[in-house]
Amino acid sequence: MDDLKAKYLGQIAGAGDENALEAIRVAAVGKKGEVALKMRELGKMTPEERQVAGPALNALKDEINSALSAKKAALADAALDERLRTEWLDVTLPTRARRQGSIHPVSQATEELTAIFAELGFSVAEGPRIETDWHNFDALNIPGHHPARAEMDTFYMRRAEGDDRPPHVLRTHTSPVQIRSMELQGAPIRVICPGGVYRADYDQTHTPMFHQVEGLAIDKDISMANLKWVLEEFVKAFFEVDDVELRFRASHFPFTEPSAEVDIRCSWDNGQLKIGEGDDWMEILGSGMVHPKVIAAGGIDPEVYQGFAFGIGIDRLAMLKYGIPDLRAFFDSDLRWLRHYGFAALDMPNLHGGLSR
Ligand code: 2U9
Repeated sequence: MDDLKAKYLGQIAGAGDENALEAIRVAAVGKKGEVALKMRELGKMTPEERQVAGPALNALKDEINSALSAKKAALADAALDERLRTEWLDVTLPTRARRQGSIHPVSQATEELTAIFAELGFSVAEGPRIETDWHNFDALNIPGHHPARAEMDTFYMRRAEGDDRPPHVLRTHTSPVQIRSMELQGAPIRVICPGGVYRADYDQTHTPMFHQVEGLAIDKDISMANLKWVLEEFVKAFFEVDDVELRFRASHFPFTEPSAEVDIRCSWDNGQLKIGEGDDWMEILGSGMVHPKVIAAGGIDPEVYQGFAFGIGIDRLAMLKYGIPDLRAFFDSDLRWLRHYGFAALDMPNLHGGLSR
């Protein structure tokens, strides 16, 4: 029995894998294994012999079984250690191969024009895209019956059943931000308000969401001359030309009086736009002296203060400056378009570095 024990414990200790271990188990303690064969011999023994050999055989069987389990667990541990050593994974790595994003042309244009107006003394104000109809319309001298309300193709928010207050609107321009700035800050004030605006309109040149930057300067001695100089400085810096000629055409907006639409001198030579030279004119913005009613709506005394305001479409500015042909592609989220027309991140525009390096 000692020989059997030494033989099988030795084999178990030397087993290299689970298959080898199973073969040892069958040979040692299986139904037809050596221990079972020995057990069969118990019947031929005298009762005295059996009393010694029986328990000894059982003990041997138990010992071999525990050695088998211990070795099985040790082999499983070793196998797991080996897998952990070879199949490791750095879970801090990104799940996809890293791909550089890009700055959208609208964001780039917004950064550029913000840098220019900052140099001219304008701070940036932002406001909610869901507006009260007072801030979006009434305060801007567009009362309920005004045809401009119908023309604006406004998106209205639904009020709760039984709530008769006027509905909120998706702002149709960023002008309500200037109203809010006047309410908060009072006069004097110089702000620009860039951001997304909404109108229910969709064709070649209109998308239901687009971007504007509006400017407002209010003080005690502001005139159209200041407006003209600011706009000239802006256009020169934005289009990176030494000289531009602006043409002010009389126009009408409810929130400015007098009002002017502004064109820049340009040329279109075989599809190539040149700003500042040539015999063509291109409209780029609207402007005027802020209507006294609008100044009063902002909580400022129109008898003491006056000022100018202007509004520019950022998307169109970006199309003109970067040579992008189709407005609708701006908001398609097409990765190929974004990679083609997008700008490098961290290349923040400023006037000292040159806007578009
Ligand atoms: C306040 C007072 C006056 C903002 C102005 C325009 C003229 C204008 C258009 C340009 C292209 C809109 O994006 S566009 O279609 N804007 O023509 N905007 S004056 O006047 C204001 C704004 C706020 C308190």
